[in-house]
Amino acid sequence: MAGESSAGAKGLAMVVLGLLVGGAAMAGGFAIGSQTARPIVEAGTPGTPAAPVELTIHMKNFKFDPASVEVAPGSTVTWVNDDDVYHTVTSDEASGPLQSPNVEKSQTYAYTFASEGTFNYHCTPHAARDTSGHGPLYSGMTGTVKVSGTASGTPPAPTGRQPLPPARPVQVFEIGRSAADVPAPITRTSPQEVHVSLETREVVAVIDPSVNATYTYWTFNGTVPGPMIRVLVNDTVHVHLTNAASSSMTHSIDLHAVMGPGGGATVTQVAPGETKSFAFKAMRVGVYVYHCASPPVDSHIANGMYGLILVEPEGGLPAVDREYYVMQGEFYTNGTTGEAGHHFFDTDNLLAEHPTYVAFNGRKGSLMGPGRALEADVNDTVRIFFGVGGPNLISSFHVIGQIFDRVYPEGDLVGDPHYNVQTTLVPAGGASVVEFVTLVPGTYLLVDHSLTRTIQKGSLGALVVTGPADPSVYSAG
Ligand SMILES: [Cu+2]
Repeated sequence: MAGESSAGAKGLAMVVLGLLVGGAAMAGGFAIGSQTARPIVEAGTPGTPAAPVELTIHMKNFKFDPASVEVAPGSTVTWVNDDDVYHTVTSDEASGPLQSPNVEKSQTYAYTFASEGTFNYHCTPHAARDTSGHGPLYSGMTGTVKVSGTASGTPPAPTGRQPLPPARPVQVFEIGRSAADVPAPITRTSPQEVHVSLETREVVAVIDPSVNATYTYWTFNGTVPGPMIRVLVNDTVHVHLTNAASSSMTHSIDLHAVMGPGGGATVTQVAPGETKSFAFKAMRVGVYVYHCASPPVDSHIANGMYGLILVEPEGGLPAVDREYYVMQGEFYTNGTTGEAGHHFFDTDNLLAEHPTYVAFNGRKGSLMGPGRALEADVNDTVRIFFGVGGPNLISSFHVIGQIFDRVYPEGDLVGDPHYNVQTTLVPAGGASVVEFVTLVPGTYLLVDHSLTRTIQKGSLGALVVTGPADPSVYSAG
């Protein structure tokens, strides 16, 4: 395959080529350094010999646009990166001609196709190879250039969406952190140095077990949410963030309990295989969200990178019988809700704020059924630390059949609580604490009372209360 390629840096002189509608052949191998968009040029009208063209493909929102083009031999295709992160233009076949370096923001990569053929390519960090043999070799950020002597020069009309590739083997059997996985209350009375080690991991796991749908999550410690952190006010917290060597992305942490730039994110942008640390003094009592804050931050959160940190007051919180940890978050995929197969993150659905799933603790049904539902005995006092990772939706948190005796709105554990609350609003990137007594046995559903997302998309959990009935409180008939 003859041809030349070049990656151009921003600021290089732009090579201006004439528009070649039905025109002469053009030479190849230009370095083109401008992000100026040029129109897609038709090579010729139907029925006339195809002529080479100059054509621009944008890399934007983690997609090639247009993803599929058809051009005549001798045409030069220029890829322009409109995203904030780097992409690559890499042939699916190792021997293929497209082997760009990392194309950073605003940079371009150009290639002149000398001869006919079909050239499938992908972005190395934003596509995944499917070795099952059932679907396309790569999924995610992919594209095709078809070079043909009879090319129309225009992108083919879009076809219907392809079905998802098959579900992938899982790397984490259970993505959802157990709601019971709450650190024990702090009994010491004086602050100390505390070390918190977290690892960011990108893992395939089941997002919807009812149809065997899998998803590539980005996580803290391999679960969604990440581990709950519990410290005492005025502790000095040393955060050690390791990014697994297998990661494709830089990750970081912004804890809302921090007073400092980026909540720690400015000093914890960690490349794969590296570790970075920082320390902060936990000076403000409350319950706070933490999340990844690497660009694009909303994408990292939407892939599951969030958790809670509790800063306890001196003397601790009032004792209760049960403490639980629940976080709501949305997942924006390229599939539909309840579609079997492997789902990929989808930027268009993120931008439209149109989630495929809205989940408690990482997946549909994570807090339902034996071993996963919350449990209590009759007359227990129950405390739920409830956070919203988001990245976008706010939650109208409600437990069907219970009244919150106390709500600590917006995670404020210093001011007076609210009493006798039915539903509490929890903002994206915010948290709340609710407490109630389980007087009557039975199953109680945890919901976001924006019920369409609960009924259709998964923001549903269960609390199972066992023990003797009390007809003076509740009885049928
Ligand atoms: Cu991240």
